[in-house]
Amino acid sequence: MSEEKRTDLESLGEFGTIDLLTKNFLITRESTAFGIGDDAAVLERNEEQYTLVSTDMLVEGVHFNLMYVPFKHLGYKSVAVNVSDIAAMNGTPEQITVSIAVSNRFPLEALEELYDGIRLACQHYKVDLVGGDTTSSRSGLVISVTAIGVVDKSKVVYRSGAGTNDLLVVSGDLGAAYVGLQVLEREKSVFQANPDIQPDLDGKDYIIQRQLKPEARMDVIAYLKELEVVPTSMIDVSDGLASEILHLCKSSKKGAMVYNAKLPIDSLTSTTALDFNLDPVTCVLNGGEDYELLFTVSQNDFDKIKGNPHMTIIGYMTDASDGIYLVDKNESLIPLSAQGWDHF
Ligand code: TPS
Repeated sequence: MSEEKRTDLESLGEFGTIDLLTKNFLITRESTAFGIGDDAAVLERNEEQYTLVSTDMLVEGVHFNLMYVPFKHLGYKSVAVNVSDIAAMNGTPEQITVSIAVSNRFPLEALEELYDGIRLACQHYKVDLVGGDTTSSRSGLVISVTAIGVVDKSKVVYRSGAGTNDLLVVSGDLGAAYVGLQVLEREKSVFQANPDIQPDLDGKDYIIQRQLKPEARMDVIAYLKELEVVPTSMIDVSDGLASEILHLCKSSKKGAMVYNAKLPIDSLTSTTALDFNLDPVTCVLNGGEDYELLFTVSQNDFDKIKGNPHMTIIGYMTDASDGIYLVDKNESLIPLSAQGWDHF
């Protein structure tokens, strides 16, 4: 690949590249209700329901380092990140297909562990494995999962539905997976030197788990259902909060005001980030792999959401012309830019 091409990919970034590659594809079938550009494709199923389809790939060296990622966790994570995309449409996952490209340097036991993790996730999320492909790889391990789900037509949530003054809400806490990755990276040399020595991960279990074994927030989808709240827009947080806020704003043609002081950050995430000389807020905005849900709800739902232990109101939507801002602890407005995870 020439130097020139690499620069092009770099300057376009992941999302510019997707736009460029797919711009000449037209939607030709009535059964395609929504194509590329949300967390999952939305397809006609019957009078009341849509089918959802989403694909996510995990690539060795990019998404995981086998030095410190157990195969079982890898299998679980490859399913969870796909289920998360179905959750982000307010849907329920039903089936997955799993394709792997694998080098024969791996013993069969390793692949069995991978599929143990996949099976655990299938049980946890109540999905069936219904197909896939297995090929050889001359370089790294690649795992590609496609998740298929279902959603009531009246309940489907896109990135594009946020209204001005809607509340911006995020589930759980953020930044932990990124800080967990820093711990694992730091201890890598220990694993490398002697795989039998247990590295110093003491007390860091929560953030390491968030990196190694993330969960799709199907529970949050259930809580919202119980509260009888249907978000006006939704996305999952895979590339970092900043990037996902920008996606919601762009798709909904809105601006946003986000309060740094409101961002939910677990205390272990904060203290460990500071140990690494990292600003916890930067880890939240740009770290990624949280797989929490970011969504907007109407102001009328304020009382239902406020004080809920599983979700936090972090700001509100504005008109597009008002811009997208963070409010820092000195009440200064900082324009929000995505420096989060970008594959190129
Ligand atoms: C070895 N990382 C990988 S992909 C991604 C992030 C934050 C964003 C989501 O990806 N290097 C190693 N392991 C990691 N976990 C990372 C980097 C971090 P996608 O957009 O493909 O869903």
